[in-house]
Amino acid sequence: MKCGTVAIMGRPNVGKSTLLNTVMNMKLAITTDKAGTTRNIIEGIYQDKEAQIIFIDTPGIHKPTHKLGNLLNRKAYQNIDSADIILFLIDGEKGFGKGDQFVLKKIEENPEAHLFLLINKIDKMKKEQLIKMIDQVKEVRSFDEIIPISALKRQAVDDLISTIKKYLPVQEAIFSASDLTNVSTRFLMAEFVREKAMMLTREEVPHAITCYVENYEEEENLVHIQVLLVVDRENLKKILIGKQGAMMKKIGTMARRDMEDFLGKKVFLELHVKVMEKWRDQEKLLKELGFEDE
Ligand SMILES: Nc1nc2c(ncn2[C@@H]2O[C@H](COP(=O)(O)OP(=O)(O)O)[C@@H](O)[C@H]2O)c(=O)[nH]1
Ligand SMILES: [Mg+2]
Repeated sequence: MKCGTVAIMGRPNVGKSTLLNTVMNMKLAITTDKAGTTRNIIEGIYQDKEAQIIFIDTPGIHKPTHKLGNLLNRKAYQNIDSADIILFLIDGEKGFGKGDQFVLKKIEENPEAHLFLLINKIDKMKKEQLIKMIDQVKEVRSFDEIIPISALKRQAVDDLISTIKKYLPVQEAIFSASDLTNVSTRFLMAEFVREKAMMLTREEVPHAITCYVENYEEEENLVHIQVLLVVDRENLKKILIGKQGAMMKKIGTMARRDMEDFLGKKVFLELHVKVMEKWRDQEKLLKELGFEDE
């Protein structure tokens, strides 16, 4: 069968995680309209009769300002080496900018991978704009394929999968048929909470939040889940809790819905907020919170 690895790369916010979720038909990676949402390497294993494709979602590549940023960039780069195909995503509406150029330079460090340019968010573009865009990117360099898509609206995503298959080597399946992802259920539950907390807060708050599952107990028809939200300052804790706990309640209600969808069970969700100063710069703490530096 056709089998191989496809790395999804691009600057923050171009739609990498959205594409992974669309391809997998399930929510494995959280997505927000804020840059720097993805903090781990998330793999989704797509399978059909003809192929097994390992899609790797990466944190967006950017100029790091703290230790977490550094770690994320390193993780993103590691993927370049092992990929058969690199999907280089750009935001079609915003055009090809300096940030994209920066990512492309990094991608070019693996000259062996096939390189597709994906112009994403075409649902927000006019036809003339797209035609102009394609002409513009052809000037940048040659790509194995240039494919306009909408990850969000699932436009041309099936064509993308067919095209990927053409480029993959014929080999034995790498994973067993039941493997879907490298992401653990516990991790995903914490991510659902982080997504809502990021979505519902503004400015400095979204990036200062990290979440992890403190307790996870499965009963017959119910799962008890306890998630800790960590921020680095007292005032951010206040924002997260909100007036008379209103913000916590909102985050909890929305996250619980995603959890119940994913698990197919009722969820009893308990949230706590804690202040840990400068968590993003403390290596030991980063490890404790699951940001392993392999
Ligand atoms: N209109 C539109 N929005 C999109 C599309 N793909 C992603 N988005 C939005 O762009 C934002 C960033 O997406 P995300 O997947 O988190 O980007 P990432 O940082 O590259 O992983 C989110 O608000 C998405 O809903 C698309 O095809 N069309
Ligand atoms: Mg992402």
